[in-house]
Amino acid sequence: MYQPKMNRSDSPQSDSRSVVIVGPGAMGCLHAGLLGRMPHLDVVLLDYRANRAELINEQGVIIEAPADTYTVPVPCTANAQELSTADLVIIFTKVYDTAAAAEHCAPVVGPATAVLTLQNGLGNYQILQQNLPAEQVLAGTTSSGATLLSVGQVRQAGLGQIVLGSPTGNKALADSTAELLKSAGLEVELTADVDALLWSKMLINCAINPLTALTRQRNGELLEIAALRDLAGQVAEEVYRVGQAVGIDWGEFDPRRAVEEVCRATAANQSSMLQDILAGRRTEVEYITGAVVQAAERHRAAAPLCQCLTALVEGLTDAERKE
Ligand code: KPL
Repeated sequence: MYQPKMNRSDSPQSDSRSVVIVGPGAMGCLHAGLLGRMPHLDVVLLDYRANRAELINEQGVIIEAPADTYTVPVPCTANAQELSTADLVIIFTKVYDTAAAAEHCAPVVGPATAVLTLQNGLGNYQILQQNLPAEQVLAGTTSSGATLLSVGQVRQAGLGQIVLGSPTGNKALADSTAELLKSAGLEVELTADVDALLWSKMLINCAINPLTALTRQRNGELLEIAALRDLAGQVAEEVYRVGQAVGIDWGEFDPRRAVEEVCRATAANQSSMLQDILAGRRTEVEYITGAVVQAAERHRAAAPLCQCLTALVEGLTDAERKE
């Protein structure tokens, strides 16, 4: 299925656009399927594991959507040298793999390529900027949810919105990237304040992910247990205060309400951290609550709840590994 150097956009007549998605996890596969269904988009998944890439290349990406299950024949490779320059690269690896992802995708990044991170955690766009042309790096969030069922196979939990922007003020690139994603039917908004956007997503991840991982509850169940709902709210307020110390402009953002809205919208989801724990994978806690603890230290603020949650999830991860 996979044809090296065969992106349709190589043809001068073609108005198709090429997208490389880095990381075949739950969100990478979901977006590869959503974008790969579109006839005007050439989508390739880039993995770092050759045997997994081969398997996805053979079987395609399988999406279990609420209405039906369908397969999208998305090419997948572990060798970016085989690919042509892309119009858009979307980074969906785990946050601790961002530097490796930047190096891995460098061969498909040309002078006009947008490189968009939609990962969880803080620090991703800065790492990409250190390794790739900084003005071509965009950052954003997605509120879609997905669960990885097996290699290349995901359950779509709900399609949300992508919000993105350019940390360097490259509005033209942010606009054209938003248009490309919208052309695939995705809901996309632009923001001028990428840091406020990433902190607001991180606040939600801080409040939901460790608590669901520790208690093994689904996102919606956090609201049903009064003590957990209150604790999630307290974590959200703590991250809000640390963000204020950092200089984040929260505008009208209401931390408790935002967390509760996401719990409701993704009620049936297992958070990505719970999925990691259940699969015995390393979690992103160090870059979620752990990043808040570090920011608090730098800005003389307090983050005892984030510190406690980070330690508990690290302990849990360690214990799971020994089992
Ligand atoms: O981003 C998420 C995650 O699980 O990492 C939330 C928003 C909590 C949805 O599950």
